[in-house]
Amino acid sequence: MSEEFFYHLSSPPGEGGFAVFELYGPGAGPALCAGLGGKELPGEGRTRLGILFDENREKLDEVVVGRQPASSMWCGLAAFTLSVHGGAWLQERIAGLLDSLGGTGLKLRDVLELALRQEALDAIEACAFECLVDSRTERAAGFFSRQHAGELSEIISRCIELAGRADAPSHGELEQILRDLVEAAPRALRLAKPVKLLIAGRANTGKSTLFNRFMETERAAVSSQAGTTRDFIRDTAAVFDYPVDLVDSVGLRRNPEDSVEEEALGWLAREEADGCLYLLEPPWKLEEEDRSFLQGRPGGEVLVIGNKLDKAAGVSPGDADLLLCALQGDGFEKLQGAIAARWLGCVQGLSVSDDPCPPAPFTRFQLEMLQQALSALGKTPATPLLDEVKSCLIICLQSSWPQKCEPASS
Ligand SMILES: Nc1nc2c(ncn2[C@@H]2O[C@H](COP(=O)(O)OP(=O)(O)O)[C@@H](O)[C@H]2O)c(=O)[nH]1
Ligand SMILES: [Mg+2]
Repeated sequence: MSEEFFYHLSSPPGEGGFAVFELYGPGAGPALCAGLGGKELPGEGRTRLGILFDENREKLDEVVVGRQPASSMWCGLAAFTLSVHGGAWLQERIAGLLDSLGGTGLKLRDVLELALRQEALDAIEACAFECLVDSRTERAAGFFSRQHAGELSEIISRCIELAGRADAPSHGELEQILRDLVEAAPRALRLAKPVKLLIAGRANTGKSTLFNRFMETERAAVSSQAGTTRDFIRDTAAVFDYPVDLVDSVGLRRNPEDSVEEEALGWLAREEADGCLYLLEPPWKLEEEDRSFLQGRPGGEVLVIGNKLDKAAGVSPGDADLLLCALQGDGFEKLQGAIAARWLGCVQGLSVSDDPCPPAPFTRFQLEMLQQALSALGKTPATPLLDEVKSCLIICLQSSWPQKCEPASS
């Protein structure tokens, strides 16, 4: 019986005119050799042209075959690569051929799980790769590519080593490292799971104008006609290059025009979010309708924004936390600063734009494990407690993914 192998389409599926399959496992070489009509495979780090034959020994297409060492692969598994010049049809045909040669098709997460089982990646590195794929800003992509390459894992390995020593200076160093990691966690968590903010307010207050300013495009329709935005538009904006999920919503009004608007208003009142940007028009006073909406919402902090500053310069801010002209952008930087301070966990005094995003736990579970390690370390450093410190760190490194992982986006 032939040995097992796995394959994965690593290029985006579908319309692209080019595709790369990766083949892993001891059976990959022999199966590929058979598919290529017995042609010799390239040596490690090399590529060569070949012809792939289908199940009936008919020529399927010309392909480029590569052989990658584990160290140059994103998943840490040695692989053969099969590059083809073709779209959805050819990709399906090749997947079918690989199945008939005894291969098992794997999705991205399956490959990461395989890599974890084979210890080619640890749990933090595997989880970071999933987050990397979902990254919406350069900051997030930079952070997760460093974590995928082992930045946090190396620090935790060092911590495990320190926890294994019996001297006080080692424990002091360990405590400092753990404190720094825990302190930097809020921002790292926000890179993995963007904060979600609703933009709400009465009709015509400038919600869609503000949404468009965040998106830097004319994403949502803006008009002086109340009821232009009938339900919701969602997208991810970048605030100091942190991803922020924004929802532009229907305007509050007592007599919704139709059932779509009515449904949308009901949704808006219930939808869970981390917070709400609530817009007011001059003279920026919260009326009964505004207050009852804000009081009825489930949790989340509210930032009251006094919009249309250009129409009322010099007037007292009333109930607004800050003033803005969404149309021209005055006050927009201040608004971004307020979002960073309230929702992105930005440390006081540290300019968010220079924030280097130090290595830190980026899922709740990783953070819990490090907090538990720190609290066990804080008690009398007796041996059983050190065992607890060590076991928390080992769980964080080796088993904090995939079961314990929060989805990168909800
Ligand atoms: N003068 C002024 N007009 C604004 C400002 N922001 C929005 N508007 C105008 O207010 C109207 C309603 O804007 P829109 O974004 O559609 O409001 P929404 O109903 O809350 O989504 C449009 O005519 C916008 O051009 C602003 O800061 N200043
Ligand atoms: Mg609107």
